[in-house]
Amino acid sequence: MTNTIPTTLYRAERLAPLLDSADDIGDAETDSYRGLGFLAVRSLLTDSEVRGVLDGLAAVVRTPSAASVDFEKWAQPQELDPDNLLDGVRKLQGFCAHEPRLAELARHPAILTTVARLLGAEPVLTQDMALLKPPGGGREKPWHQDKAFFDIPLGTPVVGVWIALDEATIDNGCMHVLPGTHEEGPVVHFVRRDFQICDTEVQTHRDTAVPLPPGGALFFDGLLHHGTPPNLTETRRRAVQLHYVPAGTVRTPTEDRLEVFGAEGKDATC
Ligand SMILES: O=C(O)CCC(=O)C(=O)O
Repeated sequence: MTNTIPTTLYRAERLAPLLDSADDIGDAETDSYRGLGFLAVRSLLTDSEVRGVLDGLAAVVRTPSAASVDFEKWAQPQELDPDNLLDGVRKLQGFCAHEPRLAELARHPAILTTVARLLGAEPVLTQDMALLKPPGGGREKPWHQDKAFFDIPLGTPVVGVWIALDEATIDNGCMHVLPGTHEEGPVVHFVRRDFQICDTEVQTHRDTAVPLPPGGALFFDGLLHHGTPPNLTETRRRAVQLHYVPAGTVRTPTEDRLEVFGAEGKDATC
């Protein structure tokens, strides 16, 4: 495997169907989630809620002690416009505990109701992060399973909620998923461009792209294979991602995870 990105990795020959809102999620949609490993809604957050989340993320970047902040390799933070610092950021992590607007997002009623239904249990936030894919070089997040990053028992259900804060398109790096792969167990990951599934193992013929408008969301299972291509456009592709587990879930030793997902994942973060 090389560190260049094979162009065939994100085929996008199929698009995910979108429900209008979380209110449309009933028993049939929950069954569909169980079978496919994901469901997507066009409208989860209002425009003003999206603005509040972006303002919260911008505040976090100005006070980096309030979270972990990684800039893109090419970005020089001191040279960025202070009002647009997010345009150089690749990833922010661990902000909900420090920023009130982001804490409120993690408690959003439509998110908690939907996640409780999909988890089949009372949800507790286990991870919060934002991958921002700035224009003109926001990096790929290669194909992976999120459970490869979490020190929890393998059988514990995990629901991820990925929320578009700008229009997420096929060209600027929207989410791609392989439907049904959550039923096929854990896959060994390797550190290449990231901690990822080997490019040659990705079943690209199953690729389904999930373009979303701002405020739209993807709910997905912690074992679903998913990834996002680089942003090669001049438009922003900012998104926030929350992961929930059932209340009472205990942490397990990192060694247990590495045994299943591969020893190269020792210090990997989602
Ligand atoms: O926002 C992205 O580009 C991908 C996020 C993701 O899949 C992850 O961090 O697990």
